[in-house]
Amino acid sequence: MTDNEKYLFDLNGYTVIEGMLSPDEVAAANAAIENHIDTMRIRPREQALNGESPALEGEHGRGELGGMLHWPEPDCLPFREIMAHPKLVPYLNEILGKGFRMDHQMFLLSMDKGAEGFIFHGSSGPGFDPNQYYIFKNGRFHNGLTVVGVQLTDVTPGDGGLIVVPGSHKSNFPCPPDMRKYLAHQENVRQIVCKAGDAVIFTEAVTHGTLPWTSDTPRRTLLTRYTAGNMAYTPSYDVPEWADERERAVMEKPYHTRLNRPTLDDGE
Ligand SMILES: O=C(O)CCC(=O)C(=O)O
Repeated sequence: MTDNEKYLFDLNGYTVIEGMLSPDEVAAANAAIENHIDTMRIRPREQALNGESPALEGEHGRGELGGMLHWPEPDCLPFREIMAHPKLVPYLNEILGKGFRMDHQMFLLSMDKGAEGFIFHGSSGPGFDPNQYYIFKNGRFHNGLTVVGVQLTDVTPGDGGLIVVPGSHKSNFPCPPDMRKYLAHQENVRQIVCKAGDAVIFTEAVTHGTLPWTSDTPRRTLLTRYTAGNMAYTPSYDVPEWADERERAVMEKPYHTRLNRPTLDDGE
């Protein structure tokens, strides 16, 4: 992670790794998704995410597709590579510390034109949330749950999709309710524009959410949430038999790095 990227992550609560995946890696992931597209779940109306905000309302729910890490070979392979991608590891080593782990299993967030948004959420005060926090101390980042969104399609200005309120991870006040609904102070809300293959990393402490999708090209984002090695937000899971050394390092149960926890080095 360069000094500029560290500055911007500290300033904004997120950073973008441009071109993390090559066009071939993007194509392989998209092709594998096509093979399993019939298992995609469209979020039903009773589980709407727009928080009753008319500005975030859609004609239908977002699509969610999970389980890709466990698909039969070769379809699982692009996703197992992404989980501990060599270009991602140095960022997570810096943001979460060595020994970081995958907390929530990877899933695909898919949005067709008209898909609803998600009310802005995240933890950034006034109280301390022991699962979702941002601290910078002694020259190091300390983050609770941290999200990596790998884009498998382009996101252009005005399309909708992921937004953050830059800097809100350091806020001492709760986000005003009408701002969380995208009904006020919209000039402080930043839509994250990306190319297919880019990865957005943001701390769950930054206020973030989703704008309804307006583009004819569907959105496809692979979402994975990581924590520091000693932490768990969701119940931990057993390391699957198929995991190689590299995969095992990010699927290990939560415990201290001092106890021979497998870790990944930058450039590994
Ligand atoms: O649209 C996004 O990328 C954000 C989604 C999100 O915050 C969530 O699913 O919890």
